[in-house]
Amino acid sequence: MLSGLAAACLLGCAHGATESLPTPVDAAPKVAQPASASRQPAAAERRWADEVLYFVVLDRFADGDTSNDAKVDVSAPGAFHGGDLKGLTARLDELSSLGVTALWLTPLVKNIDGFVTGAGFPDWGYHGYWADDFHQVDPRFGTEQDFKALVDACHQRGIRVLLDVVYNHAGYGSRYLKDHPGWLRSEETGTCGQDDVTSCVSGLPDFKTEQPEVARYLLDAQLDWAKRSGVDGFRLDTVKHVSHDFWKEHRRRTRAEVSPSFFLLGEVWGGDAQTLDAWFEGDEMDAGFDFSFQGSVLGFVQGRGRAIAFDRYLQSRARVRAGHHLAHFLSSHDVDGALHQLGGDLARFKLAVALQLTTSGIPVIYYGEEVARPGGDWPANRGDMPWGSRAVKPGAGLARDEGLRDFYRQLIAARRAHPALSRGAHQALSTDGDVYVFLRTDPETHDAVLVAINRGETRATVSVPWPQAWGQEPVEDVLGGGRVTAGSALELVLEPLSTRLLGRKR
Ligand SMILES: [Ca+2]
Ligand SMILES: [Ca+2]
Repeated sequence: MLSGLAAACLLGCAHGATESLPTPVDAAPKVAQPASASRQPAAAERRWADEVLYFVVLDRFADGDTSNDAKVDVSAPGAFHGGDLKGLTARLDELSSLGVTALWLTPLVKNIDGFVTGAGFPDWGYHGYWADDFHQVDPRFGTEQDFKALVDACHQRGIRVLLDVVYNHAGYGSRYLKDHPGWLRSEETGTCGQDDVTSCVSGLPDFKTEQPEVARYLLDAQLDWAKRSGVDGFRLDTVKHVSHDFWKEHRRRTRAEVSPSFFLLGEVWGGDAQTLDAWFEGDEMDAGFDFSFQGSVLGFVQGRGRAIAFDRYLQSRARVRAGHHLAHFLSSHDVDGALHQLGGDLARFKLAVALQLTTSGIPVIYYGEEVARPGGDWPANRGDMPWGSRAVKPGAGLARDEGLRDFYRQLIAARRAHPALSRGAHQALSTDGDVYVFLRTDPETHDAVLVAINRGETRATVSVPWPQAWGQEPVEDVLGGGRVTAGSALELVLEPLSTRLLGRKR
């Protein structure tokens, strides 16, 4: 059964020193520099485990062509707001300067022309999940040439692109109901089933993907977009509502016809390291979203539960099947934003951000949360990208927290410079009280980074053994600047609600 939250979502998304003397820590307050661009591997050499993904709801990001705006109303939460492919392409500096390495883009195919009112207000297909024609780019987003130009521009910047695709359903009242009535289960015809695969999610017409003709039509259409645009993979919508057989055929065809390395990131609603294995076991996709991260990390930073329990959760994430990945988010278009859930508490939000960017999995940053876009529950979680004083619609004039963005930029640079943070082994060093210290180590690159979090409101001191992986050389205070000299123990001083990262300079 769908929770109230899931139902609301689906309406809109369809869906150290010596042995005895601890080392004093030199915490000179200087700002660390981000890793130089020249040290960063090219996209083709990077592993997906090392990517930092940025998710954009295209209509809500940047309007680069007002001539394609149709019935745009930025004051209406369910209306199109004018964002498009040209706008995003013109604003790729926003992604590059943040340091993200991959873009996830909402679906581009033509959506239904009108709106629905089930949510209590006019709700349009601005999010792209209500398809009306799988063979056309929605003119409100631009043209196929604009799409190709975006992908090319991303690739020139070393940014990979994942296109969001929907196989499960068409939009409300879609032309497919008229043109191919035999292809769909629908409420209109009373043919919706009761199980995950045959039900009409949020009342949307459900494709009979078990019929070879229907599966072939949808696969041909989406694979064609992949071939023509050069995207690096798909984000798959509503995975649990389509059969495993379909996803196996989908995997076979994307590898055979697009690229053996074509990446598939699936949305299995409520998925986590354990439940996603049903799709990893048969290698139907490379990665899936870990829906448990948000709740776990927000609970931890708010002082709920012991650090050791949160550590056990993080350890469980590492048990994902070899060759597969979890993607973890703080906010998305389908859940209430993390900053909103924290009541706007920026200090605790920054702890959550630090944990997102120093633990295993593919971190997904939801557009604007890096500048403290307030978010909210649905549909406020799909607000406009804040552009501050820049004359960029739809979010011109919306406030940006550049200090928070700098914090993100520092952590992303650290993650990219330190493979241990993205793919290293995870070891807890201290889980006492409000201080949580863990070590990430990657034997392959001899990289080791210590992460220390103080979720308490008072300054804390903790002593942990000097990590063997560091040898006897000093290490850098990655976020705060300064160096720490080696010894048998490491004494860490942590300010209230703060994060420290220590590691060898790379
Ligand atoms: Ca536009
Ligand atoms: Ca279905």
